[in-house]
Amino acid sequence: MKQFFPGIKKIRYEGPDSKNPLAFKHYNPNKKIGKKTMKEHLRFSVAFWHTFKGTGSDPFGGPVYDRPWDIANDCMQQAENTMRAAFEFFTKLGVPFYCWHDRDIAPEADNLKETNARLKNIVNLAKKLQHDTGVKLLWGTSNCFSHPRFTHGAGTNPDAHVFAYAASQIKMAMECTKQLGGANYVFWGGREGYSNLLNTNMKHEQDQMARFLEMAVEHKKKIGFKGTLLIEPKPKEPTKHQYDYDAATVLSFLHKYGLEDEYKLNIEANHATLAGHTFEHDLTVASIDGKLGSIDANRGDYLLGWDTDLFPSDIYSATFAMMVIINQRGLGTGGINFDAKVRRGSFDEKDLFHAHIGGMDSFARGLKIAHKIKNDGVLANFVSERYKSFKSGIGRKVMRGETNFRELEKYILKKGEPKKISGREEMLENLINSYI
Ligand code: XLS
Ligand code: NI
Ligand code: NI
Repeated sequence: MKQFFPGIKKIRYEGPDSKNPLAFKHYNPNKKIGKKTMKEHLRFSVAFWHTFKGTGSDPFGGPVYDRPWDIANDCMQQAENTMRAAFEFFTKLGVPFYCWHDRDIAPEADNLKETNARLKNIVNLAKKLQHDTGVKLLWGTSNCFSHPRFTHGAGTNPDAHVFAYAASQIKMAMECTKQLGGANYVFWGGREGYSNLLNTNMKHEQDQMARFLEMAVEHKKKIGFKGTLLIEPKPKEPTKHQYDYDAATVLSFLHKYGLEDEYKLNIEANHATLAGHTFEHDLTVASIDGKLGSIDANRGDYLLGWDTDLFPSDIYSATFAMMVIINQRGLGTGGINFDAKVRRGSFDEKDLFHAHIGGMDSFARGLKIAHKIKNDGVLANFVSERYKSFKSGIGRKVMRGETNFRELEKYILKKGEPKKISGREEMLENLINSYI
C-alpha cells in the first residue's frame, strides 16, 4: 500500500525533556490522571477538512500546501487516496477519533442521487479503515454552506426548495454518521444568519430553523442513531450576524423552542473569542446548563479579527478549559477536536504532525495542571468561602425562596452597611501561575 507520510514513524511519548519535534512531551495516552487515562480524558480528534482538504489559500493567493493525496486525476480516486492518507495520519499520530463534513470525504456530483452514491462509496471505505485501525468517528456533519445554492442559508433560507435540499443532505449525512458508529452529529450554522435586515424576516427564519432541528431529532429517532446532537455557536463569518451567536444565545433558542433535551453544544475556542468572550466563558455557560457536549480546539490571533483557527498552544487557555471539563466529569460522548489549520507558510506534510503534537501536548499539560488544582482544592475552597453567606441566615432564606423584599429591607435597616470584601483576583492569578 502506498505511504503518504513515508518519512514519519509512529509518534511516541518521550517525556518533557525530549527535544524531538516528532514526539509527545506531555501526552502519554495510557498514563492515568485520577481515575481515567489521558486518552480517555482528552478524546482527541483530527478534523478532516483542515488537515486533509485545506489548501492554505487565502483571499490573496491560491493553494500552497503539498498534499500528495490530492493529485489523482479522477475525483473519486482522489477521495479514496485522501481517506487512506487520513487513516495513515491518525494511526501514526495515535489519535482515537476523527471528524468530517460529508463534502470533505466525497465530492459533490451533478445531482443528489449521484452525490449520495459517491458518499456511500467512501463511507464504506472509511468503515473498513476504522475497523482495521480502531480509529473512531467523533462526529459527522454536513457542509450546507459552500455550494452556491446555500448562499442565503440552508435551514434559514427564504426558499423552501433550498430548505428541503438541506434536509435531504443532512438526512444522508446523519445516516452515514450512524453507519460509521459516530459518537455525535454536529450542526454548525454555516450561513444561518443574515447580512441585511431589509430583506430578512428574522422571526420566520428562526421558526424555520427550529422546525429543521425538530425534524433532525425525529430522523435521529427514526433511524436509531444513539449519538448526541450538537450545535456549534459562532457569532459571525460567513454571515455578518449568525443566529447561533454564542453559547447563551443557542441555549435560550433551544429553551424557547423546547429542544433543550435533544441538543448539547460543541464549543469552539476561536468562535467564543470572536463573540467577545473567553473560551472558558462559553465552556462555563454551556457546562452550568449541563449542555457542554464537545469542543473544537483552536485559537484566534489577538492581532487579527477573524476565525484564524490556529492550533492551540496557550497553556493557560488549555488549563482553564480542562478545569471546566474536569469539573463536569468529562465530555461524555464528546471529545477535543482540532478544528485548526496550519498557517499558509507551513505547507509540508510534516507541519501537520508538529501542529497536532503541539495541540495535544498543550491540552495534556492543561489536563495535568487542572487536575492538580482540583485535587488541592484551594481554588474551590476560595470560591465556596466567597458564597458562604448564602449557606445560613438571611442568604439561605433567599436561596430557598423563604423571604421577600420587605424582610430584606428590615434586615438592612437593622444590620446596616455590608463590609467590603476583596475578590483577590491577583492572588488567585498568582496561585494559578504557581501550578503552571
Ligand atoms: C467553522 C466551523 C466548522 C464546524 C463544522 O467555523 O468551526 O468547521 O466545526 O462545520
Ligand atoms: Ni468548528
Ligand atoms: Ni471555526
